[in-house]
Amino acid sequence: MNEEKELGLAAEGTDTPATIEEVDAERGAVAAVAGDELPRPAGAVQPTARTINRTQPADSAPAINGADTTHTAADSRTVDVAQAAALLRDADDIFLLTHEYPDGDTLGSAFALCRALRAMGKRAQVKLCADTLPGKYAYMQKGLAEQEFDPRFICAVDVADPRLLGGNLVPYADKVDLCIDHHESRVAYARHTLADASCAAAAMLAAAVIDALGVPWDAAIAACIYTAVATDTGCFKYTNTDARAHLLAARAMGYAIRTGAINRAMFDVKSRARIELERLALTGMRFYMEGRVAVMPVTLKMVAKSGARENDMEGLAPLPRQIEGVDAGVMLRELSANVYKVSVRTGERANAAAICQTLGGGGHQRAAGCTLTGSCTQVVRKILAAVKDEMNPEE
Ligand SMILES: [Mn+2]
Repeated sequence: MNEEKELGLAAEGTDTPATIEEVDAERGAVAAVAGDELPRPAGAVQPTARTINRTQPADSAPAINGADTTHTAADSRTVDVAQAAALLRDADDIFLLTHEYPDGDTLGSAFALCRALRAMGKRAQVKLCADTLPGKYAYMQKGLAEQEFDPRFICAVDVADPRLLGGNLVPYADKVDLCIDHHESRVAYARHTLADASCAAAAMLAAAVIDALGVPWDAAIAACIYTAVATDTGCFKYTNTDARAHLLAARAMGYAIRTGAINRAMFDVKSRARIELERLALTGMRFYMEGRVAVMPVTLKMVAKSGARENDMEGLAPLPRQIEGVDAGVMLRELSANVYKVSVRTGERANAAAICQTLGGGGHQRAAGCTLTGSCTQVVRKILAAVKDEMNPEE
C-alpha cells in the first residue's frame, strides 16, 4: 500500500465500492495493484501490436501507432488541397472510407465529398466498417441511392491509421489512394495524403477540396460539414475550436440547415441505457494524484447490465475530465477480457498525446488514446505511470 501511495496508485475516496479491483477479482486476477511481473491469468489475451485508439476531441476518432503498416512514410506523397482535388477530379468509381465507430467528422466529411463527387457526375459511395449507419446520422445519406460498383479510386477521410478501417473495410486498408486527415499523430498509409493537424475537423479539409473541385454547396452538403465540425469541436467548446471552425459552421448555416436539431441529436439526446451506463461508470470512477487524475472503467459487465449498445458509447470519454480539479481524465473501456481501450482527456497541464504515445497510442494534445492489455489494475498502473511522467507541475 505504501508503494501504491508513492506511485500515486492508491485510489482516493475508497469508501465507495472498489470497482477496478472488483473487475479483476471477477477475472480471477490478483486484486491488489501489482504490475506486470504478475503471471497473466489463464486464458488472458496476450499483448498485441495492435495499439489503436480512436480518440478525438469529439470523442471517437482515430489516432495511432506506427507499427507494421503496409505503406511506409516514404510511399506516401503529401499533397495540398488543389492536388487532392485534382486526384479526385481525374478519378471515378470512388469509395469514401470512414473509420470504425464512425463519428460525425468521418461521416460528415465522407458524405459531403460523396455528394460533391456525384454532383460532378461521378459514381461515389461512402463505405462503413459496419453494415448500418447509426440512426442519428441518417440525414447524411438521405436521397443518396446506393451505387454498386468496383472501386477504381479509394479515399479515406479522418482515418489516421489503416487499422481503423475495421470490419467491411479491412480489404481496402492497403489500397487507399488518398487520405484526408487532420490527426496530429498519423500513420502514412495512403498513396497520397492531404493532412493538416491545425484543422479542428477533417471536414475543414473536405470542404476545401469540395471548393477546389468547384462544386457549389447545397443544404445536404452544408449539414454534413456542419455536423462534422460541430462533432470534432464538441459543439464548438474544445480548445481546437478556432475562427476557421466557426466561419465554416457559419457558412454551413447559410444553407438553412437545422442546426438546433443536429446539435440536439449529436450532443443532448441519450438513450435510457446510456444514462444507466453513465450511472454505473460514475460509481466505478476513482481518483488519483490528489484528484488530478480520474479513472473511469466501463466494463463489459456494466455495458451488459445497462443494455447499452455501441452507439450509446459515444461521448463517454470526456466525463472524468468534467470534474473540477481533474487535469487528466481517463476512460478504460473493456473490449474483451484483459483488453482495454484507453481514452485520455487532458487540460492545460497534461498532454494526452504524449501520455498515450508512451503507451503505444497517440492522438491529439487534449484527447488521445491507446489500447492496453492486462488486468484492470495493471492497466491503471501503466496509465498512472505514464500520466505521472507527462504531467506538468502544478502551479
Ligand atoms: Mn476528425
